Amino acid sequence: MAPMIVTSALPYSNDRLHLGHLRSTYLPPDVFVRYMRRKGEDVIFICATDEHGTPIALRAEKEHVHPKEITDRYYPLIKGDLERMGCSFDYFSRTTEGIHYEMTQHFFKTLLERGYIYEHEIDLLRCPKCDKYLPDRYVEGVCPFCGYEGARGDSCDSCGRYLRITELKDAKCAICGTMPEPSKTKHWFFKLTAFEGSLKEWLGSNTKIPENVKKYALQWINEGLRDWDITRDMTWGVQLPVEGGEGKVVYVWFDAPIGYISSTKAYFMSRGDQEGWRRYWQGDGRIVHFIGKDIIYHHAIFWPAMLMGTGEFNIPETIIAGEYLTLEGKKMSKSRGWYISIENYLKAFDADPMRYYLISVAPLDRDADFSVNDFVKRYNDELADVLGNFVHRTLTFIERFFGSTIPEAKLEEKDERMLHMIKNTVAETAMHIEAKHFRDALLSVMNLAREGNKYLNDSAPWAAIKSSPERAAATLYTSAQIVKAIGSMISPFLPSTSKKIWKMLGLCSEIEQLPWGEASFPLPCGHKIGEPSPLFKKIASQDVQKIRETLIPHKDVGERVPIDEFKKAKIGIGEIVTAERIRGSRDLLHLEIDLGEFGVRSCVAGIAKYYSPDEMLHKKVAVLMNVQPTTLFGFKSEVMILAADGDEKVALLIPDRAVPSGSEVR
Ligand code: B3M
Ligand code: ZN
Repeated sequence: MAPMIVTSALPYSNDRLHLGHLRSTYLPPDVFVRYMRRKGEDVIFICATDEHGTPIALRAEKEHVHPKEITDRYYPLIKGDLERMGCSFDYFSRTTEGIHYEMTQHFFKTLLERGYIYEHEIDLLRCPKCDKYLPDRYVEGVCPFCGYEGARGDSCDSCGRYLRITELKDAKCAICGTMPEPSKTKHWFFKLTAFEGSLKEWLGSNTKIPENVKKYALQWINEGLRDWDITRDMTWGVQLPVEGGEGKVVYVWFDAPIGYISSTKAYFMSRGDQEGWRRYWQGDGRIVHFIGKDIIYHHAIFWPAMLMGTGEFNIPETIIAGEYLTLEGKKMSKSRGWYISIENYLKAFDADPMRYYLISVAPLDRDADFSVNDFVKRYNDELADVLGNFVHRTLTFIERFFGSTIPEAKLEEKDERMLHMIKNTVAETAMHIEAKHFRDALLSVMNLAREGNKYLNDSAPWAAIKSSPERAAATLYTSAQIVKAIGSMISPFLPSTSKKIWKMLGLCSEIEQLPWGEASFPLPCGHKIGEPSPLFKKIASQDVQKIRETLIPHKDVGERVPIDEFKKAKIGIGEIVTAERIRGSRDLLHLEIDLGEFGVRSCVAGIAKYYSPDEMLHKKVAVLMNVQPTTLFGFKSEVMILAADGDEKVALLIPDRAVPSGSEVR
C-alpha cells in the first residue's frame, strides 16, 4: 500500500500530559501504527512539541524567563512520559527546530504568492497599562457565541469556536487585568473563504473521516467561514518572511500543523535522506491525524485549506478525534488538581494496564470515564482473571504434565473449533484496527482468551491427564496455540505483556518484526516453552486507597489545630431576622441574627453576590458567635456566618432538622 504518515497532535511544551491526552491522542495511533508496521506497511509515526504561542510566552513572562527555557524544560518530560507509556514514535521533534521555521516561512511565502494571504488593517486590543498589543491568550473574557466566561482571545474552550479577539465580551488583559482598548494595526490574513467549496467537497466525499469530525466541520462551514488572521504582535514564534512584518510572528495555529511536515523532514534528514519526507506528504502518500475533539476546527478546516492553498501537498486521508475522558464522572481540570498525570500513574503501574483500560473502556468517538474502582475491577477481572490466568494455567499445565514441551496431539472437533476461532480472531482484530475501532479489536482478542478459559475448564486437562492423557495433550496443544495467538495479537495494545508472553512461550523472535498473520501459525509439537510466571498480580482491596492517592493527589489541609484550640470557637445556630443590602457595596449584606439565649446580633456578611436579602430572611444558619467584632460601612459585625465556598457557588450551612436558635454546634 501507499506510504502513510500517522501523527498525534503536538502537545504544547509548557505542561506534562495526563490520561485525557493519552486516551484521545497518543494511545490510539500507537496501536494503529504498531499494527501497520506488523502488516509490513510503509508507515511512520511522527510527533513533536508545539513550542510557540501565547500560553508559553505568557508563562515565560510571568516567570521572568525566556520562553525557550520553559520549552527546554518540558520537551524531555513530555517525550519521556509518552515513551514510557509505550508510544512508539519514529521521531519526536520540536517546532523550535530551524527546519520548522524554514518550512513555516515556505508555507507563508507560497500562500502569499498564490494570493491566499493578504494584508489588512484591523482593530486589535492594546493594554494601556502594559503598553502593548494583546494577542490571543493575553486576553480573557466572555464568549460571544455561548456566554462561557473563561474564553480567550483566540478561541472558546467551551463551545470550541474560533474567535476574533475584538469579539470577546468583557475583555481583560491577562497580565494586569486592565480593560484593553481597540487600536488599528496591520496584519496578514489567510483567505479561508476561498476554500469553502473545496473543504465541503472533501468532507462530503471522504468516506474515511469519522462522523463526529465531519458533523462539526460541516456545521462550521455551513455557518460560513471567515478569513483568518494568521499573524500576531509578539516576538515568540516564527518571524514573517515579508517586509513590514517586523515585530510580528505567525499565529501558533498557523505554524503548529506545519510541524507535522517539518518533523517528518527532520526525521529523514536525521537519517541522511534529504527527500524521503516527500513520499508521505506528496504523490500517493496518505496522512492520518489523531487529535482531541477540541481541535477539530484547526485540523478539519484551517489545516486542509492551508495544504490545498500551497498546491504542493496531499490533504489528510482522515482525522480521528477522540472524545473527552472524565475522572470519576467529573471533568478533568489541571488547575483544580482533578486529573491523573502520566507521571503519577507510572509511579504505581506499568504502561500496559492503563493502555488496556483506556482503549477498552469506550469507543474513541464516545466520552469515557476513568474511575479508580473501575480500573481496579477491570485489572483484576479482565487482565488478571481472563488474560493472565488463561496464559498461566496453560503454560503451567504444559510444564507440569509434559515437561514444558508442546505435546503431540490428536485433535477432535472441539479442538479444531478453537483453532478455527484463532484464525477468525486474527482476521477480525485486523479488520477492527483498520477501521480504527480499537476497542472492538481489543475486545475480540480478549474474547479469545475468555473462550480459551472456557475451553480449558470444559476439557479439564488436570483430570484428563490421568483418565485420558491423549485428551489432555490435545487440549494443551490447542491452548498453547491460543496463548501464542493472543501473545502476538496483543502486541499493538499491550506491547510489554506481549513480549512477556513471547518469552514464556520460549520464543526468541522479536514479536514486532513478525507479520501480523503469523499469529495463527502454530507452535510445533516438541517446541520447548520457557518459564511461566503470572502476568498480572491481582490488586488487593486494601491497596486501592493507596493507589488512589498515588494517582489523584489531594491538597494538603495545611496546619493542624489542637482540639482545645478549636473548642474556643463557639458556633451556634441562628435565625436571620432582618436582611438588607449595604449601600455602596456590591458584596455585603447587613443581617440581624437571632441566637436565642445569646441575643439578636448584628452581622455584615460578604454574601450579596450569592444570596438576595429575601433569600436570606428566616433561614437558620451556622454562625461563629465569638469572633472579634468589627465595624464595616458603619455597621457592627459581631458574629460571622459560615458558608461553603464551592468554586463560585457559595452555600449556607443549614441544620438538617429543626433546632432552637442558639443551639451550639460541637
Ligand atoms: N498544541 C495542543 C492542543 O490544542 C496543540 C495541538 C497542535 S496540533 C498541530 O491540544
Ligand atoms: Zn463559546
